Amino acid sequence: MYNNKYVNEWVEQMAAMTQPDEIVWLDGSQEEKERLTKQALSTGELIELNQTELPGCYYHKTAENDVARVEHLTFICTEKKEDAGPINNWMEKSAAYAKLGTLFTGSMKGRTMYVIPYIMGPANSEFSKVGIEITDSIYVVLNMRIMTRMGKIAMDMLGDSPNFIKGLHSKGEINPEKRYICHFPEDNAIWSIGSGYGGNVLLGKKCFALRIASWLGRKEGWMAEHMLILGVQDPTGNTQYVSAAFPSACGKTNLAMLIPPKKYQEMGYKVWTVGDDIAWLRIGEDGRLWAVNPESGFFGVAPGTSMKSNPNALLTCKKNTIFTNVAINTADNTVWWEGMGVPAPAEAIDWRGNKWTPDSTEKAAHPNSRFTAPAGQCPCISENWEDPAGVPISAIVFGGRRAKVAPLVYQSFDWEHGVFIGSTMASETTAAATGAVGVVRRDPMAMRPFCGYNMGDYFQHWLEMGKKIPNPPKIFNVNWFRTDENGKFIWPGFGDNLRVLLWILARCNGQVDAVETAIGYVPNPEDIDLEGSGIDLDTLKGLLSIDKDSWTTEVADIEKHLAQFDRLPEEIKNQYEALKKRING
Ligand code: GTP
Ligand code: SPV
Ligand code: MN
Repeated sequence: MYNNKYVNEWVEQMAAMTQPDEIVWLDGSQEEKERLTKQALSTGELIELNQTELPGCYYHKTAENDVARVEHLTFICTEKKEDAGPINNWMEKSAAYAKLGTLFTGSMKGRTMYVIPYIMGPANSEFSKVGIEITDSIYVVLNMRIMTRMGKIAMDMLGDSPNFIKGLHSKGEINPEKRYICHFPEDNAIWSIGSGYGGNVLLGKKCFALRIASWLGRKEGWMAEHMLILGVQDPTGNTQYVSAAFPSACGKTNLAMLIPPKKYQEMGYKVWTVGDDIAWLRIGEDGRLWAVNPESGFFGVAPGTSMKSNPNALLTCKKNTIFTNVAINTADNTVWWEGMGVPAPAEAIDWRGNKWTPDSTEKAAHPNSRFTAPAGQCPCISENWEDPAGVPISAIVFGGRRAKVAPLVYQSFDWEHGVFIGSTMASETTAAATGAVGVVRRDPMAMRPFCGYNMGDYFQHWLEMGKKIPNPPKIFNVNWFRTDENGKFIWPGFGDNLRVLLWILARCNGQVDAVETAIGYVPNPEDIDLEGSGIDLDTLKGLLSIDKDSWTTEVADIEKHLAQFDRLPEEIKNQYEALKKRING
């Protein structure tokens, strides 16, 4: 027990409800990690991997019914429905406490309750906030240890303050019928029951650092966004920072860890990772927008991660990593997944725990299988990634998966137009959430599943921030995912995305002209360097083209999308009208 009376009282109340056999308070020490790891190994919650090849690495398999975020079971619980808005699932606050209270009652009988104090953000930064997560899962504890700064350090920061986010998690029965992820932004509280998977249970991540934090950000005048943060260092040694919001499994981790094409490496370009999933942004004293990564680890998508696509991610998870729902190579007890870039093992244990061979028709790793790895192990981690002041952002980039319609890159006319572009973003759905994959859906600022309040108010907050930032970042949109008539990606993507980032930064620095089109500023094709990219100028022209017919359809779809918002800001309506006029004449 620590000596913060607010924490102690709350833990006591939660223990009275959940009735654990014992309560363990975590301090974040190495000894504690070893003890809990041993215990998890003894119950089979963790499986030890090959400690020569993968030192400090362990494997965990979640239940088959519990492998992704569950948006339909995720709720914002406020007094009034309009505060949750038209996009979020809503439950009335006291009804939610009552409903989940029943499920939590006695849910930890026969189990240990772990109390995890943690900080989101670097210790002692103005950006940072403390959370306490109560959980009955060692897997959650060991993941939170990687993803956050946890233990005594957090209690030292909290002191005797009542100011912490109260997170309660129990695996319950791991039954989708009794699974709820509920957020109480009015009470700084999160209750999650019935799941053992990532975003549903690592409460510091999406639940706190996005849903609750977005609410706090609006109240306190800052922003919590589903964004990576990276630095591009030019040959003179100058580094400029970019943050980018793409929906889940649309390339944030990959872009954050980008390796420049050979030519650019030789010229002296470097890309540094600050964060791969979440950014907290504040206006700095110098009038620019500054960002920190509130997390201290990566919970990255495994399939598709190879030495070719993302060597930095693969190298980051060579040690001290927890792998969830990938496949285990039976021959040497290492991990494998589709798209790892090495031949499939002759025999493996698949994510369901069954024997798998290359002849199997099922996937060996779940498409949303993940690695949890310490950010500090990333070969390209920025020297400023834990800077309490954050890093100054030159450009904000929105993007998603669009097989057609959206060009490779374009720039908004100004902040307000940029907010409009973000508010109408669309992407094809992925395996990161349960439900159909590959369906186009509008996902404003990649925050549709993560905004903790009324999305109309959220757009308004973006507009207000724009007015308050004396020197705001420029706003862009990218699409790495246009396909040809055979359904193949046209743009090489990955490292070659640097070519687009350099155009973006050249625009920020006023070093390059652009073509003004109906949707925004598009590059002159000659201004994106293609040497060594494997594609020619004509292909690039195709990627930058804006097809009038598809944009006419797009505009009609945007109109339907915007019609859902009862609190749609006037500025967004006007931006829509202006776009419609520019497209349809
Ligand atoms: P979350 O952790 O769910 O928020 O996902 P994320 O946005 O970090 O996505 P991630 O970088 O893990 O990428 C997900 C998938 O997109 C992987 O299968 C990648 O191989 C693929 N991908 C990433 N970047 C590119 C790209 O530039 N081009 C193409 N074609 N695929 C990409
Ligand atoms: C996402 O789905 O956007 C993730 C993974 O980053 S999770 O933590 O499950 O939300
Ligand atoms: Mn994410």
